[in-house]
Amino acid sequence: MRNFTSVHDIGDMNLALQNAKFVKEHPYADQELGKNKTLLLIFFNSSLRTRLSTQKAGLNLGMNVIVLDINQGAWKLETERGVIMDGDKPEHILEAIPVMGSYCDIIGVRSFAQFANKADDYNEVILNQFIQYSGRPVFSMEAATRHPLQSFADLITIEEYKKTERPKVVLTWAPHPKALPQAVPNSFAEWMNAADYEFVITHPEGYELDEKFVGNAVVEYDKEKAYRGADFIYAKNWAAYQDPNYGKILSTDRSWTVDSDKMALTNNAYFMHCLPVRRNMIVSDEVIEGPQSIVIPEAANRVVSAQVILKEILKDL
Ligand code: AN0
Ligand code: CP
Repeated sequence: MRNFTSVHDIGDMNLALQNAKFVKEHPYADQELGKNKTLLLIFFNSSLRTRLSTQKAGLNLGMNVIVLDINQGAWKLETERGVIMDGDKPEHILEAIPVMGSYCDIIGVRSFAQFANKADDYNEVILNQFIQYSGRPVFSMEAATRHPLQSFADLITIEEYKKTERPKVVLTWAPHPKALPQAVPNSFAEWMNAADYEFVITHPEGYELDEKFVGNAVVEYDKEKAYRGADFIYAKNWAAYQDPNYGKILSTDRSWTVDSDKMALTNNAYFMHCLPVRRNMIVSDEVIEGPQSIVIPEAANRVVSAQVILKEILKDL
């Protein structure tokens, strides 16, 4: 594998899941693979899970790991080409990227959608610049439109907990006070479609995602109908995608909060969320603390997904 930015880079999904099983059972089997290889993790945005789990995955593979928070101690980066740099940004990303590439063998990048320009976000301008100018394999640690390490961990988790071959998985929008990107739901949808589960997306009107990611999913505006018979409820907030409301909050309706009443409509569904989660906005205390909540094993599987991907990239270095 050269770069990992979406489900399209994973190749055979069953093989990827087998690799995940192996990595989970034998986390230190490939300590030699990463010896004297340096993993550089670049964060333009905050992180707890991605930061820790990806470092852990690199360490399990014997790699050296360096983490840089661009906004804490590095120079502010100009990202537009052609601007006269007389403002507050002392360095251009077009120098910074190849310099960073010269200090490592593999680069992970976290760079969220900025909601300033939809085309820039959906063309993945920052991530693609890393791919183009770093000279190194690049993997996404959540870019503007996708969060593939999260979705792969979600898939691994569903495979571990599912009781039927083709479970009903429901992605539900839930309210949140701040505008959040569509990366997690886009990516989750893409992976669920590839896994060929019974997949339903439910959200208030106006929150329609890019149809490229929705794919074959059933979009059901009636949330009670969507919940009925679900085996997995996957909650996430996102801001509007469709024009002219791109990046805007259209609703904070707490009737969309995942609570025990709605969970009672399901087939005793498991509750999932990528975290961090705002309690009693996205999900009630009762549900997230309840026996069907699998948010902690889901987060733990982030080491597994990252390790599978790093292993595949290391093999092809
Ligand atoms: C981010 C998001 O919604 O994309 C990261 C989730 C993994 N969440 C927040 O910023 C709260
Ligand atoms: N789920 C996830 O990516 O969490 P962080 O933002 O804490 O890395």
